[in-house]
Amino acid sequence: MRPASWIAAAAVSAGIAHAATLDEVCTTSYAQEALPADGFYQGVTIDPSSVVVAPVKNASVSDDVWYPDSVFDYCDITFAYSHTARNDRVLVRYWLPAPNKFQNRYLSTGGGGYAINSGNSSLPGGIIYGAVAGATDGGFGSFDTQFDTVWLLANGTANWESLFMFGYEAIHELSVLGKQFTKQFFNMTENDKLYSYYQGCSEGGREGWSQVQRFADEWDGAVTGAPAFRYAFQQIQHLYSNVVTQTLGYYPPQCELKKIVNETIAACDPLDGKTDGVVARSDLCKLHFNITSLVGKPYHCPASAASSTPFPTPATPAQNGTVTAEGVNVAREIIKGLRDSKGRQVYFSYQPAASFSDALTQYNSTTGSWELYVNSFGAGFVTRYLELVNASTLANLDGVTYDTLKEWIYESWQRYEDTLQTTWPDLTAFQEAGGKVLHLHGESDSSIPPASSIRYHESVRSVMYPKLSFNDSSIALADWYRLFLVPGAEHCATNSLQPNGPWPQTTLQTLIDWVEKDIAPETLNGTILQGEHVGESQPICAWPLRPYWSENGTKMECQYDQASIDSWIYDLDAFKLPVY
Ligand SMILES: *[C@@H]1O[C@H](CO)[C@@H](O)[C@H](O)[C@H]1NC(C)=O
Ligand SMILES: *[C@@H]1O[C@H](CO)[C@@H](O)[C@H](O)[C@H]1NC(C)=O
Ligand SMILES: *[C@@H]1O[C@H](CO)[C@@H](O)[C@H](O)[C@H]1NC(C)=O
Ligand SMILES: *[C@@H]1O[C@H](CO)[C@@H](O)[C@H](O)[C@H]1NC(C)=O
Ligand SMILES: *[C@@H]1O[C@H](CO)[C@@H](O)[C@H](O)[C@H]1NC(C)=O
Ligand SMILES: *[C@@H]1O[C@H](CO)[C@@H](O)[C@H](O)[C@H]1NC(C)=O
Ligand SMILES: *[C@@H]1O[C@H](CO)[C@@H](O)[C@H](O)[C@H]1NC(C)=O
Ligand SMILES: *[C@@H]1O[C@H](CO)[C@@H](O)[C@H](O)[C@H]1NC(C)=O
Ligand SMILES: *[C@@H]1O[C@H](CO)[C@@H](O)[C@H](O)[C@H]1NC(C)=O
Ligand SMILES: *[C@@H]1O[C@H](CO)[C@@H](O)[C@H](O)[C@H]1NC(C)=O
Ligand SMILES: *[C@@H]1O[C@H](CO)[C@@H](O)[C@H](O)[C@H]1NC(C)=O
Ligand SMILES: *[C@@H]1O[C@H](CO)[C@@H](O)[C@H](O)[C@H]1NC(C)=O
Ligand SMILES: [Ca+2]
Repeated sequence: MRPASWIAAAAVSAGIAHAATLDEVCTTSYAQEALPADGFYQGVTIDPSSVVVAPVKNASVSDDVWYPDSVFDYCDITFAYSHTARNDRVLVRYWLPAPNKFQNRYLSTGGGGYAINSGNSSLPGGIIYGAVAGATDGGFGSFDTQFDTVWLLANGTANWESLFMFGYEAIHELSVLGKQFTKQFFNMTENDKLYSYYQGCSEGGREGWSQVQRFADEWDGAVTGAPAFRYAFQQIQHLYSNVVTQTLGYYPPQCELKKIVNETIAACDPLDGKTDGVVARSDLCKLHFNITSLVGKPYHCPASAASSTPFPTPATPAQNGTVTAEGVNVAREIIKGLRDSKGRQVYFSYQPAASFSDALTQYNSTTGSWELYVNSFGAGFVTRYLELVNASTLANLDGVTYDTLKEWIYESWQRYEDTLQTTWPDLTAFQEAGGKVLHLHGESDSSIPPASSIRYHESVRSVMYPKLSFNDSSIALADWYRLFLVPGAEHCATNSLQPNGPWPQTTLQTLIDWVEKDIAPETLNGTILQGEHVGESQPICAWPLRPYWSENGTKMECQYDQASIDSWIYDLDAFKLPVY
């Protein structure tokens, strides 16, 4: 709750005292006055002449999954700082609400892929809750410049400073500078509490965890979505589907795997108690659905053009055929996850009902057959981050086996353990500082397996509460860290293949209520955001409870199901070290 002193002060400034307008304070000179003083952060020097300020009125945002539609005014402020003796320049951007809308809150935001920010798209998520919202360029050259383009100085020569900035340093500086700037901008006193938050997904989810694991006092709470952490495993895992097709010697037409996904959704949809096109229980699907039953199903897809986003995909011809035993084998192997040549589990994969995004093949019109198409997320990681050569993908996967993938994982795990791996499981300092985390992950994510989030949650649970039983430690952990799997949802997004699934659009509000009013969320506020049921409310269960629609699909419950829980947990026995 807000301190009473703040409420009194607000009443005064709104009434008797002069209430500043956005235009009065959204000026270069006012912003320069509010900059953190020299020496405030050791090793960082802000350049006051770099301050650029612009008031923006009636900005409107809509259709974003991280906040509701809204119209608002804000002050856009950017400035630059440098690190002593490093000869660099880091740009930060803060959006500040109008003084009468400011609610003593600050929000840091992150990026996706190799971007450390999300352009401006995450910033409204703070403004609409009365928070100053910040983003950084990481020192990479501009807000549009991604880390991977500055990481190599030459073949064989890495820019290690940029790695540490991307790994965790830049977001930390963004928060520390942003909080002080906010306090001074809004005339807050030492005694006024500034609530500090984070919201990000994918790489942004990893960035969130990078801070929670290291800087106990940085935020009061964080929303971390589908984090791209356990980085070595996560990036190499993008090549696993390709290596499955190569190893089995069968390159499925894209349409065949799409058909397998559609049929899996149809078959597993009712297992959650409600036939609504959503596989809310991919665990039951994994346990009970026999994918071999799909052999012989006819499929058809029209021709499609090549596309360049989010990464290059080749054009496809019209495809007619029937699901083959080979295609089903590819799908089954992918879902089982990577094992080495001795059969030991190296990593896990996507849930059944998720799209096979990593398994794209390409059509060769000369030979009339389907061929390997190398996944550039995985391959670009191998070239730039393992081989240290400036190439965005590998020409082929000749000689690459499951054991090669395991070796690549181990090598990148060691190399990036202290920067990108981001699975430090001891969060004692954060917990003791009173921090809260809401962690969410789409259950049909086709880019980062939701089992990855469960594994980290379980690592934190067992490291933090080694003497408690599963139930008791789960309850203890839920005092300050809760994980939610979003039924049917894709990677940081709703899923067009399961449109009736819910999405928690107001999670930051839920976090604010937990931090400021001590209202702990039993469920997340899920709402259907597309299709014929748009607007319907559907609560999202907290792990380890799982959703089930009882009373013939009319009543949603969060239930305890040991077999389902167990299906999410893997013994990664290919490694001697624990994999958090
Ligand atoms: C913002 O929108 C409101 C309502 O539509 C309008 O009255 C106001 O003039 C607009 N302000 C600016 C600066 O455009
Ligand atoms: C972000 O918003 C500011 C105004 O607030 C604008 O000047 C800038 O161009 C925007 N950046 C992008 C990438 O849209
Ligand atoms: C890497 O390759 C890109 C595209 O070919 C080029 O623009 C860039 O300058 C290269 N960077 C280095 C460090 O060689
Ligand atoms: C902060 O205080 C100064 C001096 O009283 C005043 O001019 C300014 O408008 C105040 N800022 C805000 C955001 O209220
Ligand atoms: C899969 O289902 C979607 C609708 O959910 C449809 O648009 C698509 O054509 C289907 N694909 C195949 C291969 O049947
Ligand atoms: C799976 O389905 C196939 C074909 O329908 C059948 O031959 C096989 O016995 C089934 N496997 C199991 C474990 O039920
Ligand atoms: C593929 O199947 C569809 C529908 O079954 C049919 O309309 C189309 O003519 C077929 N195309 C080819 C190339 O066989
Ligand atoms: C298609 O196959 C031919 C014959 O094997 C080969 O020479 C060519 O490189 C292939 N094209 C592509 C785009 O891979
Ligand atoms: C760096 O390595 C890439 C990939 O092997 C190669 O294409 C490129 O020519 C090399 N650049 C230089 C400057 O040697
Ligand atoms: C753990 O709690 C669940 C209810 O949430 C209960 O069904 C289950 O029996 C408990 N397990 C043990 C070992 O106590
Ligand atoms: C739940 O989310 C919906 C959709 O964003 C929103 O309209 C509603 O106000 C939220 N409810 C609560 C209690 O926050
Ligand atoms: C259960 O729901 C389905 C679909 O809504 C309906 O067709 C069926 O009659 C219901 N069964 C019972 C026993 O109510
Ligand atoms: Ca369902």
